[in-house]
Amino acid sequence: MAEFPTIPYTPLDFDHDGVTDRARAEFEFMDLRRSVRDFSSEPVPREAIEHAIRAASTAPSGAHRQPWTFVLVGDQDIKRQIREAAEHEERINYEGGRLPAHWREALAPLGTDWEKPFLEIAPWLVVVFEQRYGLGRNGERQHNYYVKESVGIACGLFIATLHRIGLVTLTHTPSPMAFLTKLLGRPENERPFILFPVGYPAQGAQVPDIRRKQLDEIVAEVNSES
Ligand code: IYR
Repeated sequence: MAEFPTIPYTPLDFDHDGVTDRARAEFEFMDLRRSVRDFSSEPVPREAIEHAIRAASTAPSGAHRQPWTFVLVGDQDIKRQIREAAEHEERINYEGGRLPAHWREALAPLGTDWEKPFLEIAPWLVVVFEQRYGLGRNGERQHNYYVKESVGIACGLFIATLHRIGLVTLTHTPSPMAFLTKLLGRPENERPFILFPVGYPAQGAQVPDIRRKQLDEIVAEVNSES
């Protein structure tokens, strides 16, 4: 038996003739998004980040379990502790030989290294945790479904929302990132997923001159006649 009664879906009032123009405009807008590593320390109101998190949490999720926790860090001392722990791990990756050669070679053109000053400079760090399983009222385990897909989609919406409101971010995945569970006091059912520094770009911020794959490189179509 369905637990939720149904209600009418409220469609958005868009004219159908304009769908292609809207799609093109949306692509052109999204194409301006870049992962930025040079942040300004200019403050961003907490409420703006909270609304962006609410937008992210509109993501679809397996069995509507919404298996995500967004941990907001604006405290300078905790940001510093996160930076120190992340740099400790990344130094072992980059300089201690923990990254396999093929991985180091793949990253070399992007110019990333073990130093992560953005973790202290960006006004906010948003650390997204996946809930591997849920905890019921009496602490009993509840199965979650498609956790990586669900949290991945929520992160995608978060990134798109930040772009839309004029903020920048970076999908930072310090590896291994178990230190975040401890440092941020998260329960045992949660695992760190992605760490997003969020803020305005620094004046003169630079980004790698990369190109995106063209449509014919990413689309395949199957027709019954072919
Ligand atoms: N986590 C490391 C390494 C890294 C990995 C990938 I894949 C990137 O696209 C960029 C960096 C770091 O954050 O430096």
